[in-house]
Amino acid sequence: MARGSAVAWAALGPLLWGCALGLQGGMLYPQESPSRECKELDGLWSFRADFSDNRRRGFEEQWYRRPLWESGPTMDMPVPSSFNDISQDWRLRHFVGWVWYEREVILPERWTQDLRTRVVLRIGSAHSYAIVWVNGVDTLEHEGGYLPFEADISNLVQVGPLPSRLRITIAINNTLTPTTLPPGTIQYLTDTSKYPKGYFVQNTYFDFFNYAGLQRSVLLYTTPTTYIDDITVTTSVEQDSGLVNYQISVKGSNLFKLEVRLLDAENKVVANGTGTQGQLKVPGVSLWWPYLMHERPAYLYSLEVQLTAQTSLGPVSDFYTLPVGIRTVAVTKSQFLINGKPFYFHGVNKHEDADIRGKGFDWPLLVKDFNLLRWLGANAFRTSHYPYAEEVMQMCDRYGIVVIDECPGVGLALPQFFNNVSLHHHMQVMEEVVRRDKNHPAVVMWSVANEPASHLESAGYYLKMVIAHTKALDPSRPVTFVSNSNYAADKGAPYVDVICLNSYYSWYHDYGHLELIQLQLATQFENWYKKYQKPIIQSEYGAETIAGFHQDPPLMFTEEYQKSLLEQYHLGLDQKRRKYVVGELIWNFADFMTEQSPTRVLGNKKGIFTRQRQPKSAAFLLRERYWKIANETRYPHSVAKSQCLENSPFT
Ligand code: BDP
Repeated sequence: MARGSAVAWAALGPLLWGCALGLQGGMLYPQESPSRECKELDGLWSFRADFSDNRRRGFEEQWYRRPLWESGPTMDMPVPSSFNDISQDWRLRHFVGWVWYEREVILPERWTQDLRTRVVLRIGSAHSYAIVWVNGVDTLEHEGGYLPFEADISNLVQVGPLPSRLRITIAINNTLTPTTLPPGTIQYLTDTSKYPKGYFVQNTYFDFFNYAGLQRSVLLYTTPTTYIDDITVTTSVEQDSGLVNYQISVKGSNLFKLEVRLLDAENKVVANGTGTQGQLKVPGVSLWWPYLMHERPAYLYSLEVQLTAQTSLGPVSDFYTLPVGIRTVAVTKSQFLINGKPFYFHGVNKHEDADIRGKGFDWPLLVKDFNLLRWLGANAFRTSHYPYAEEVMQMCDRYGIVVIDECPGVGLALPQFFNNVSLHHHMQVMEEVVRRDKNHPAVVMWSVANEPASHLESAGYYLKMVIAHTKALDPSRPVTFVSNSNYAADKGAPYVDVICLNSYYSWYHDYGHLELIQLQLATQFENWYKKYQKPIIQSEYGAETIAGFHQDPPLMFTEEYQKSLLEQYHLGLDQKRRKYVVGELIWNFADFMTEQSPTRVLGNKKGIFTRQRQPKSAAFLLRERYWKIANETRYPHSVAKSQCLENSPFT
C-alpha cells in the first residue's frame, strides 16, 4: 500500500476476516435477550493456595474431585479480585504457583432439562494459566491472563433428572516463563548460605505488580443449540451515508435464516438485511465521533440480529444486539484521521489497578475513572500493558474515549524471549484480542507490544510477523508497537503505521535538568520523522511524584517538578503538534502498584491522580491544556474556549 496517501483501513474491512491460527468460535460479550440468559458467579468463592514445595499437591491429591474444603483449609475469596492484597498473609501477596478457586451453583431446571438450551461457562480472565473442572470433569484450559475464554458445558449439566448443582473448580498458575505473555523467568537461588533449599523468585521485566486470580467476572449463560456465534462489523462512509458491513457466523445447524436490523439511538429502524453477510446503508448517517471532537460524540446504532433455525428437536430462535458506531480511521504520513478529520490523541495511559482489589474489575472504580477522564478533557487512552475488561471497552464506545488497544506484549526485554514458541503464542493472543475487541468503534489502533528490545535483529523479525498477522486479522485498523529504542537502532518501526515513542527526559537521566527537555524532544521527533515519515505519538512521558511533596524551585518527586516537567514537554510537543505529532499520552493516569524495589515507593507514583483517584497539581495543568487543545481541534470549529469549559457538565 502506498505510503503518503491516506490509507483508509475501513474500506478494506471485509477482505480478510478469519486468518486465524486456531481459534474456535467467536467471543461475543454475554448478554440477556429473549433467547439468552446470564447467571453471574461473582461473589465469594472458596480459595486455597498450594503452598507445597513443588506447588503440585493439588494435582497429586486431585483437589478438583471433591469439595475444596475437604482437601484442607480454605478461605473466602471475592471474585472479581486479585487474590494478592485480600489477606493478611504475606506469603499470599507474593505467591507464585497454583491457586485453587471453587464455587457451587444451582442451575434453573429449564437449563438442565431443555435439550435445545446450550449452557456456557465463561471466565472473563484468569491470570495467567487456568484449568477448569465442572463436577470434577476436566473441561477447559487457557493460557494467558486478561482475555476471556469459555466452554460449552451442556453435556455436563444435561445428564438426567435434576443434576442442578454444579461444582466449578478453577486452578490458576501465575508463573511467568520465557514463553508466556508477558514473559518472565524463574530464578533458583542456590547459595545455601543465603537461601533455603529450593528457594526461587519470579523475575519480571515490566513495571507493574503481577496481580493474579479471577480478576474479571465469571458467568454462565445460555443460547439455543443453534446460535449466533460471532458477528464482525466494519464501517465506512460514502458521501453522507454510512455503510455497515456485517458478517455473522452461526453454529449448530446449516438450516437457518438470519435477519438483521440497524436501529438508531431513538430505536428507529434505519436499515435491514438478511443472510450471513451484507452491507447496510444508512443515509444521513450520525457518525461516531470522539469525545470533545464533535458536539454529538459517541453516537451508537444497534445491530439486532435474529436467527431462526430448524433443529432435530424443533425450531429455535436466537437474538443478539451489537452496538455499532459508524466511523472511519485512516493514516497519512503526518496525520491520524477519524472520519476524515485530523485527530489528536490528548489522553492518558492507564493500568487496571486499585487498593485491595488489585486488578479486580470494579464498577465504582470504572465510573469514577471515566468521570475523571471527562473532567480532564482526555479523549483517548492506551490499554497499557494488556487488554482491559470488556466493560471498560464498552464505556469507551459510549463516552467517545478513543483506545489504542494493547496486548500483554510487555517486558519482551531479553533476547531469549524472541523465540518461535513465543511468536506463535503472541500471534494467538493477537487473535484473541482482535476477536474480542474488533467491533468497538472506540478501538482505533492495535498495539502489539510495549518497549520490546526492538534493537535486536530477532525482535525485528518477531515484530514484523506479529504486526503482519494482526493486519491480516483486521485490515480495518492501523497497527503499532510502543518503542523506547533509538531511532537508528529500532528494527520494528518499518512495519508500524504510527510511531509510538516513550521517553523520560529529565527523569531517568539528566536528573533535575528540565531545561534540556525541549531540545531532546525536538531531536527525538526530528530523527524519527526524518527516517520514517510516519505520524508520531508521544506514548509515554512523566515524572515520579509523591502527592503532597512540595519544593520550589522544583526538585524531583515533588508536585512542582511534575508540573514543570509536563510544561517543558508541552512546549516541545507544541512545536510539532500541527506538523506530524498526532498525540500525547501522559504516564500515568493514576499511581499504581509495582514490585518492591529501591526506586519504587509503594509503587509507581507517576500518576497525575493518586491511586485513590485524587488529583495532584499536575492534573489541573493537564486539564487546562487538554480542554484548550480540544477546543482547537473540535469539528466543526464553532465553540469558543470559555463556552466549551463553561458549558461542560464536567467542570
Ligand atoms: C516505561 C514503561 C512503563 C513504566 C514507565 C516508568 O513502559 O510500564 O511504568 O516506563 O518507568 O518504560 O514509570
